[in-house]
Amino acid sequence: MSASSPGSSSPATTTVKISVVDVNDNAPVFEKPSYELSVHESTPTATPLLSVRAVDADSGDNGRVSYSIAAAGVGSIGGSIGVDIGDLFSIDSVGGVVSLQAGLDRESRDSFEVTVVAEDNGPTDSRKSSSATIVVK
Ligand SMILES: [Ca+2]
Ligand SMILES: [Ca+2]
Repeated sequence: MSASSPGSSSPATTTVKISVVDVNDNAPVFEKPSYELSVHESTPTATPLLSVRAVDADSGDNGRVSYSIAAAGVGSIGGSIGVDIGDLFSIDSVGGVVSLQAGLDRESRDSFEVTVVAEDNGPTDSRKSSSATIVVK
């Protein structure tokens, strides 16, 4: 009476690897829907003002965020219509650091509303973006 018979072998096993491919289904989300800061009109140009950050839950390029300033922000400064907010403020597309690009004149205009956009780098037809507002006073 032997407990195990030497002729029996364990069932054959194999490993199946399943890779889950990421789909770009998340938009970047800003840490705050709006930011507010004060800038002295004597602030030199190219001064970093603040950094914004948006997080995207996807992986790879689907979650890699690029920042820009919305082109729609056109305002009037000192009576001259059509000064583009994008000429006054710039944003580092990788780091999200917003900088002053031109001199401010409080007597002409004492506040700005800048819309910043975060867009992921997924396939062109599935790119997702979101925006936040920066109020500069
Ligand atoms: Ca995803
Ligand atoms: Ca995404």
